[in-house]
Amino acid sequence: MNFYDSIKKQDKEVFDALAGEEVREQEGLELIPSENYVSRAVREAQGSVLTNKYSEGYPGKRYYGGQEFTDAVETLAIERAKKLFGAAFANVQAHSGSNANIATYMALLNPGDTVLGMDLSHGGHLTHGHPVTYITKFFNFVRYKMKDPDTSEIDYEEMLRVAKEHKPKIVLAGFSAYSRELDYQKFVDIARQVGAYSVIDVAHIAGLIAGGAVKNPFDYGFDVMTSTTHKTLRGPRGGLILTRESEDIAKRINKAVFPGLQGGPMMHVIAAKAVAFGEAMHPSFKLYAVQILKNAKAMEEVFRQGGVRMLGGGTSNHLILADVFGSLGIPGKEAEVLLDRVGITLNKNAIADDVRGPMDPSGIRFGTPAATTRGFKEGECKRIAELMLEALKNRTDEQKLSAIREEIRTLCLKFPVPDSFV
Ligand code: DSN
Repeated sequence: MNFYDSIKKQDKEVFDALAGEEVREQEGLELIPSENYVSRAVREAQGSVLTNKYSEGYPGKRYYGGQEFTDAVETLAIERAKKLFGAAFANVQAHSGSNANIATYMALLNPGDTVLGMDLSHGGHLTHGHPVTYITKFFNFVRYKMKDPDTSEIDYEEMLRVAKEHKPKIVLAGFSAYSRELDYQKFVDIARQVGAYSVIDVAHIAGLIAGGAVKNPFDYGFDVMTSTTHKTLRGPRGGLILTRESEDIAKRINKAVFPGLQGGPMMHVIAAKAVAFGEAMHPSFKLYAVQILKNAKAMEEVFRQGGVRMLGGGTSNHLILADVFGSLGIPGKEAEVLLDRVGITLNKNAIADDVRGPMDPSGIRFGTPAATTRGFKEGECKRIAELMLEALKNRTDEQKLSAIREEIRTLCLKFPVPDSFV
């Protein structure tokens, strides 16, 4: 039986949208650094009977009966997450990365308390305290920035000064659009100097940490890690909160997730998280994580040779933030639309101290997690980067653009999205 047989029979409109997306994902190239392709096993778990079940509470302590299998699945997800990240405790119920962050604030702060987080325009995330989010009505956010966007080094001296002045209860590391490694020890030291909890949002790099390709923040003493499960970690869409060692913190986090913020957990998603964590424990995942970095480096080299400014001067992780407006005179939005036309999906992105507005910024953000899942190695990634530059530099040449579209399609068809990784 095919994956969509029942939908096809029952609901043609939804089937058509799903079939269209299948083709888009197979024939197009996914370079949005926060996206990935999951295995069929993860999709089966997410489409399983567990979507039928209410399971408020935690394993062994639920508000409804009939929990023998949900308890088994959630316990598996928790134990695997703990092992993958070297955590003493894990909450796998957070519906998303945003919920994971908000629940962590609720667990560790009182209303009015202060969080010191990275400025959105320098790579932070909305839930790190952007004024458009409702959390800023309840908590006070102060910010740190990079000292120099061309090296991406954080201004740790200024961060310490702001920490001493505002006395945050949380010092928050982590990012959404930042291409270098942070100095974890400095974050933890600053947090300890001002008596704050150290929290890091590893949503973008969780798979790189789990695969051992980058440093594990817990080795530097962070108290809590929050994450999504669907980016480099290659699981279903969802959130995850890990506590390094404090049972007290872990208990507060569990209470903040349920009943504080959410109702019934999505047990089908938790089952899919368990499956994905199982895959991440497989030796092949280590190779995958390392290849993501190698592939990003291959793209970086082409952009460098092409004279395109990259924030941080390049990348040490899975993503690149390129100043296409400053370097090629093409606004980020136009670059996004143009590259979409040739079958390359990425996103426009503000760069630090952007001279343009957020809806049409100067930069584009792209990365290698999904392309690496397809089996692309450095050679293919180098070629993709060359094609991107060729498209950007020949944006009015329709003949050239359609040749690039054809080459991308051929490349993608040669590397079909795999069903299984183990
Ligand atoms: N939307 C995610 C990203 O693309 O980085 C963060 O929430």
